[in-house]
Formats: sequence, C-alpha cells, structure tokens
Amino acid sequence: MPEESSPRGTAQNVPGENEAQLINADGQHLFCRYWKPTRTATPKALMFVSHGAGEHCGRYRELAQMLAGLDLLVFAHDHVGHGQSGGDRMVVSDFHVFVRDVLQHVDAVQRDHPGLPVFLLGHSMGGAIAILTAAERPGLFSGMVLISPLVLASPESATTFKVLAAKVLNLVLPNLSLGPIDSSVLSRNKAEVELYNADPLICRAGLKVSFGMQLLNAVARVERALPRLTLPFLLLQGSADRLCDSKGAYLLMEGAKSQDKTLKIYEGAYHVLHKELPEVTGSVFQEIKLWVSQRTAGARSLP
Ligand code: ZYH
Repeated sequence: MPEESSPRGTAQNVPGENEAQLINADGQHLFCRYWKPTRTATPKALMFVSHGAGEHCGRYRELAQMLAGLDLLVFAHDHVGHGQSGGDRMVVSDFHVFVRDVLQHVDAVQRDHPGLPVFLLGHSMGGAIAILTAAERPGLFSGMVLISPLVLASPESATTFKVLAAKVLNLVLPNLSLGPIDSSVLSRNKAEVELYNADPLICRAGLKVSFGMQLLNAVARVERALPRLTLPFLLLQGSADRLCDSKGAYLLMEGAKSQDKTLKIYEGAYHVLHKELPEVTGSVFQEIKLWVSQRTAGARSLP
C-alpha cells in the first residue's frame, strides 16, 4: 500500500477509513482512501472504486463502508484533475491515464495482499475506466460492479451534440467550455442534488471541449473492448438516464463475452442510482451486497 502521508480532509475522524498519497507515472499526486474490513483484520477480497467525471472518491463512503462490512478491503483514489489529486481540473492528456493509474494502485495494494481476488466498482465515466481496466488485464479481476457506466454517447444529450460539433474546435479552442452538467436531471433525490451542489470538492466548471473529446475516445474504446470482457459483472441502470442512455447497458450485455453477467434496470430512475430516491438506492445497495457476497463466499481471509 502507498506510504501514509499527513492526512487531510474530513476522513481523519471517520472510523476505519484511511487516507494516503500515490505518485503516478507523470509525477502527479493521487489522493487515496482505504476502508478496512470492519469485522476482521484480514480481508477476503479487494475492491477498487472508480468515481465519475467532476466528482471524487469520498462520495462513495457509504458504498465502501457497506462493502468493508462484507470483509472487503475497499480502496480508491481521486482520478487526476479531480478532488484532492493533482492536475488541472477535469483535464487529462489521454483517457488511458485514468486506466494506467488504476492499474498502478491495484498493483500496489495487491503486492501487500497477494492472492486475494480483486473487484472493480465504477460509476458513469468511472464505469468506462473500470471496463477498460478489466479489458487491459484479462484474468486479473474476479468481477466488476457497474452503476450506469458510460458506454454510449447518448444521441439525445445536448453535450454529445456539442462535443461532436466541437471536434474541429478542439484543434483551436480545446479549453472552450461546453457548460456545466445540470445535476437536477441526474437524480430525483432533491437532498442528494443539494449535497452534490454544496460539495466543495466537486468540479462544477463546464466540460472542456478537450475533456469531452477524451470522453468520446473512451466511448469508442469501450465499444472495442467489449469482446475482451470475460469477467463476471453486475450492471445497474436507470431507464430514464439522460446522460448514459440505457441502450448502452444493453450493448454491454450483448457485447461482453462474460458468462456471468447480470443487468438490473430501475424503471424511471435517473443517472446517479447510488444517490437516487430511497427505494432505488436501497435496492442498489442490496443488489451489490448480495452479488458481492455470493462471489466472495468461497474466498478465505488469508493470515
Ligand atoms: O462521469 C460522469 C460524466 C459527466 C459528464 C459526462 N458527459 C458525458 O459523459 C459524462 C459522464 C458525455 C459528453 C459527450 C460525449 C459523450 C460523453 N459523471 C459522474 C456523474 C456524471 N455525476 C453526476 C452528478 N452527480 C455525481 C455523479 C450527482 N448529481 C446529483 C446527485 C448526486 N450526484
């Protein structure tokens, strides 16, 4: 595990949660969080959590704590350009940097916990990162949980249109802003929208054309990677998601070669299923809990 550095932020007083720093291959700081198993000193599996664009890994605390309660060691970092990590806000030279950094972190944690199964969990852009990470290292991951992953550029999304129109602009005005995303169309839970809007670690600046181009690159790479996916996965998707169209979830189900693949559609739900109406989010937590418990049941905690 990376060296523990002087902890900052709010997690200092959160029981079972640790913070640390990693330096990536470009020399940038990655802000890391760890949630240790609550019932045992020896985890039975590892789980990396991959957050989405504009947000940060601290927003996955409740999910991580639930998974730590299943004897998993849950770990995460803020992707470059996000949260408390280095780099210009929501800027990445190539989408693959996100994937490379996840693999660096997974390799580091696995060195300290050899022989344990490793899982991925990703939301939205973080889901695209999880898919590309799994496709790059076939055999490394025992499974993945995807919450409304970015698989398709929604044809109805105004941003998709703007990004496509801006392909040419990218050459001359890569920093042009495409306008911020409207969080109120991403969850029906008003309290969660307010929490999101008040979170100081969220990047609310508009998506830069250059970042939109990287998201489009990611979509194209995910589509090509689907036939290389053989790992078990659980896919959760809202039918009324306006950012990542549910057609993407069906494409993923058809394209992945995995034998063990499960799709659950939440009728009427928006994009951020883990922060949606209580009945949706409650079910999302239950489904993930059940799926992960079943796939780690045989795993023994190593001394
Ligand atoms: O990863 C994303 C994200 C953000 C912007 C995107 N734009 C595209 O995909 C995106 C994904 C398109 C752009 C055009 C080309 C094709 C891709 N995330 C994470 C999600 C969005 N956020 C939404 C706001 N959140 C946190 C998670 C929120 N909102 C309300 C309540 C609670 N959380």
